[in-house]
Amino acid sequence: MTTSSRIDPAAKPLRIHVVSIFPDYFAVLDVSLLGKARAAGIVDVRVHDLRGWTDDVHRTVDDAPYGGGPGMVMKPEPWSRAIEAVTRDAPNARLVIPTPSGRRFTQADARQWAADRSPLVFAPARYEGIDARVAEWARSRMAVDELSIGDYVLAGGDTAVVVMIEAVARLLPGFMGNADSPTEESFEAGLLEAPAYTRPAVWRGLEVPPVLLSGDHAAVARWRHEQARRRTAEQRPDLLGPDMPD
Ligand code: JBK
Repeated sequence: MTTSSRIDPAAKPLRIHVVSIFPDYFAVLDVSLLGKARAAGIVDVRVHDLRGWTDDVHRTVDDAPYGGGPGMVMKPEPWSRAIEAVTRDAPNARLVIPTPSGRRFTQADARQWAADRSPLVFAPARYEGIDARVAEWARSRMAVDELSIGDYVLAGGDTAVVVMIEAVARLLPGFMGNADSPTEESFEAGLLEAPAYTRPAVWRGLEVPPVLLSGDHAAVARWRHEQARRRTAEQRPDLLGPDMPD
């Protein structure tokens, strides 16, 4: 075995389970680059219908909240059965529950999942979320991340799952032809990217910054870094901490 992270044709694909009441929603994962990554054996995504783990004729997954209030809460039993079933042969699985009440999902999470290569089990909820005991129960059995992709209200966690799967999949060796060096992009480098240009050099009277046409690679690198600093300060000052790269 090698410890290299270069493409290993014998490497097993990263196993990803998604348990949802809208399994059809995840057809988007078959499209485009992520679909190619699945076909190439880089990721192995298995989508399951939560209702397959219900035990009543109506295949009920939700119920009224204790304590009252609007909306419905997802019942714990189908979730625990589903999580047990998909992790039966995966003692090192990680459960990911998208929720606006979680800590923020970041590139660091995607990086860690891609490096760990532990099977990922995504549990997107609809309604007012999953009975809180499910995460508590699961935590005594496996790593559990309750994560939010941002401060806005979605109809459920399914879209957040697609976001997180795309973020982790593109870090895997072989994705989009990547080897073991993801390009230095926004967040990977701690700064936003410099603006990008292509031909023509003058378009509708607007010129490409001349340094980019100079052929002076060091000058281009300095210019891009300066632009990245400026953009980050203007658009995302929160990214500029005391330990920021300079
Ligand atoms: C949100 O991950 N999220 O950010 C999320 C998951 C489920 C519902 C939501 O409203 N924001």
